[in-house]
Amino acid sequence: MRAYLYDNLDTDCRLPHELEPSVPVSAEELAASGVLYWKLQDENFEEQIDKICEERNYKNRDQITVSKEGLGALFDEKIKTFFAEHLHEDEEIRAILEGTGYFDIRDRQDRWVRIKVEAGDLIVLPAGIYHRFTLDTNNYLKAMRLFKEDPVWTPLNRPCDENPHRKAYLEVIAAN
Ligand code: KMT
Ligand code: NI
Repeated sequence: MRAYLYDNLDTDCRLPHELEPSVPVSAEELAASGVLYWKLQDENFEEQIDKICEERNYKNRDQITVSKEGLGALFDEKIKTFFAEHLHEDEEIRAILEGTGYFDIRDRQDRWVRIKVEAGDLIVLPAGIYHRFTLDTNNYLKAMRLFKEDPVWTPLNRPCDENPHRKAYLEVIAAN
């Protein structure tokens, strides 16, 4: 995982969009926005996932392959949906199994922070944070999705500032 401020240029979202010079964003700064991160080691990947699931009460899991092959006819539509700025009423938890991609989150000053993820990264986006996802130019990412209860992955596109989960999120990070 590596995070940095997004350059906001209107070019292909799959490009790095890193400022020159780069402005890195630390794991501590991400944590202040409620974003959690673990690096899982290859050797005991399953064990570590199981432990985090137990600690954080993630009961269900499935897998998604974000690629032309993996999503078939739905590819274009899904990619568009993922990159539209949105929030969820639940945490978005992803363990990256293969490939690479970018999660963009809005920081406390409403700036885009780009988080580059690769195999072994486990990332938790809190309920109520505005975010989006894109593949990079490798066009391939396989991830495990973890859920607390039954999967509800309804994206609520910005603006939805009156949403109670959005309001609760802002209250929590204001205290950080
Ligand atoms: C979402 O809701 O933003 C996603 O599920 C992103 C794609 S999963 C790697
Ligand atoms: Ni999302």
